[in-house]
Amino acid sequence: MKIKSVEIFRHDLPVKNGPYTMANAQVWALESTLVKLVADNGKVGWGETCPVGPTYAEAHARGAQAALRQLAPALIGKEIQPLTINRLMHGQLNGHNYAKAAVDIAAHDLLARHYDIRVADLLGGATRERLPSYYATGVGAPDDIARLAAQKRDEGYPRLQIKVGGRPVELDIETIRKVWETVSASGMRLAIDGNRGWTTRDALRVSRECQDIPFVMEQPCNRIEDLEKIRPQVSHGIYMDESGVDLATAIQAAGRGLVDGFGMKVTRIGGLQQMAAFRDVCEAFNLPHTCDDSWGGDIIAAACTHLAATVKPSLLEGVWLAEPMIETPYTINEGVKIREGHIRLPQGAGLGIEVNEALFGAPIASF
Ligand code: 0XW
Ligand code: MG
Repeated sequence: MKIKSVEIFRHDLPVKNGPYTMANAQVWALESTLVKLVADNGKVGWGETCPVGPTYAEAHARGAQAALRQLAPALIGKEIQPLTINRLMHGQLNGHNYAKAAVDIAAHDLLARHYDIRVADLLGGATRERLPSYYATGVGAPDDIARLAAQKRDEGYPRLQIKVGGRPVELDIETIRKVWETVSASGMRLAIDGNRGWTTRDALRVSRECQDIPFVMEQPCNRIEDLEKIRPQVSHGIYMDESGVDLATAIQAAGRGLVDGFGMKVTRIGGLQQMAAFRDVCEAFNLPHTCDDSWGGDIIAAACTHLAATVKPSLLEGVWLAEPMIETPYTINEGVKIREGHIRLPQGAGLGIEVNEALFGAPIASF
């Protein structure tokens, strides 16, 4: 089965009750880029990539589209085998993992549909059908975030990620304390995500002043060197997110004992092929991790959920989806939803998503 055509679409995802605020980004709407692969037997697979604005990471929507235009011609006529396609893409373009990921996801969707199995089965086999999600607050006033935490606890989320950074650290400390007072009796797990926004001074102060609160610090500061600096001085676990730019970096961080876990994004690491390798590395090092993306619609949501279903349950921190912040799904069937803080693995072949292509308009490029 070979690739007959590649089409690239764009689709706007307005942020419900926006903006969504992080230390280094405030977003009102996201531009998602979708890839449709059509095989010579007529079967179709879909992929997606949706950076959460241009400042969260070294990724932006127009960059993804330019990279995909660069890659697409070389894909025509090639066998639909994810590993081969990944190697081919690396030979065509250096880096730009987040763009390659859209092709990789579409290739997995297409191949799994061809075999009439789910992507989770292609990736090694689903361990369960219902996956834990986690809720990520924006950066906000301490009382507002504590109220939101109570609401999410009551909805059934087993984990909460509190966004901090980009403001006086005293406000972050007050927020963490108020949330902990609200949820401590419930068993809800906490991650404090600085999104690169704290100085090492701030991170050390938070860990010192909140020693009694059990949370993990996710990407508190900007650089790997910052993590190295605070590592011996903090009493909280450290998770790497944005700094884990590729598989080699993640392996190095795990091997050096620099981190206690990861927030990992399917598109940042380059797609499902690389994410499955990352999953296995984390299992070898006994490191917990999330299975997320920075943003995206139902295709990304399904890709994260299928991969998460294959993760050793004790190591899966949760699957974050943008779904609560998306106005309208772009699927014909049910799509991927969070209910009571958990996500059902889609049932159909491939990603289990039936894309309503009419919503995207004409492709921005066809090959
Ligand atoms: C909570 N997320 C998974 C979604 C936002 O894009 C940021 C991200 C993170 O953990 O940094
Ligand atoms: Mg994060």
